[in-house]
Amino acid sequence: MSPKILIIGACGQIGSELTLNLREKYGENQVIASDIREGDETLMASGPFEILDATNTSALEDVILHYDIDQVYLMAAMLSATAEKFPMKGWQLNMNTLFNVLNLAKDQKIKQIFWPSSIAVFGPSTPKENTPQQTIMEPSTVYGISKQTGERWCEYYHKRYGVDVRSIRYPGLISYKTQPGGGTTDYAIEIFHEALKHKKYTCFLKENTALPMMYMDDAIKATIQIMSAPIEQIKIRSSYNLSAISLTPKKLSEAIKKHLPEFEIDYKPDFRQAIADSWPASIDDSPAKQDWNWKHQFDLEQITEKMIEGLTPKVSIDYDY
Ligand code: AKB
Repeated sequence: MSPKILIIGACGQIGSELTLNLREKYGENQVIASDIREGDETLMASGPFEILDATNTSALEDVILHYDIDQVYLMAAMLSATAEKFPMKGWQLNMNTLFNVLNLAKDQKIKQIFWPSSIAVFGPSTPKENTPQQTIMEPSTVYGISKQTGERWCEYYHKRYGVDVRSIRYPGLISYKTQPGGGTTDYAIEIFHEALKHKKYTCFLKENTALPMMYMDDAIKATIQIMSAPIEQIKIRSSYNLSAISLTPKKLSEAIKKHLPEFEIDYKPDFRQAIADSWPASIDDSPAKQDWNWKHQFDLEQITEKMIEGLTPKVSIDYDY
């Protein structure tokens, strides 16, 4: 039988695409979308929706009991750049929501949790290239500290209380359907919007800043795949490394220029440069490959094509107003 699913943060960059994908897989009424605000028309028209602040323990429990939820995907978080501006708010949002769902699973009110971690768990002392699953982890951002701490708690709840929590360390995610908000890897999306609108982009990272990146379809595929995998295949209960491509602003701008030859880029690094400098350039995801057969599909050329194809109609609509 299909699980009854609650998505927290369903209107965000990952949440909105995940909701639509899970509704296609399991049926629209099996997937309850929730967020602190309403999402776009497509999301709102696609199935049941609840306004929900997941830091509110009793409001969250009410929704879970009301819909008889089996699985929670906790996609609400404050990302790296915003959390540097509001450290305590970022910490509280990222940790309190996680404790709320972990405790509901411990009390057997839900059966399974997906919780996203990030490459931000790594820090300046981590090996930069082909960063292994297990290595030195001294994150230097509030967001990274919250994700690293969250990983420890996920593993603890699994070992101590048998909670079936599964997690992925997402790289930067590139998508055109919903805008990202407050991340350091957001440049890789902004660049496409600006290239199509103004043929010019000023990047907030230096040209040779390499970061791990992935197309959203691959991230959604990985998320659904890890949640559907037989329980014995999930051997890591902190979070799995996940990798697709390693990208610099320069490489990305060159790929865009092949489609839009007039496109120009210049560089004005800001506070996000230090965040990017503290993260890996590329990731080794062999445990995810071995344990649950992970494999990415989209390379830089394919991502560039998809982004330009997907954003072109949106940009011309913007011009009509
Ligand atoms: C961010 O840039 O903060 C996120 C992430 C890498 O987790 N996209």
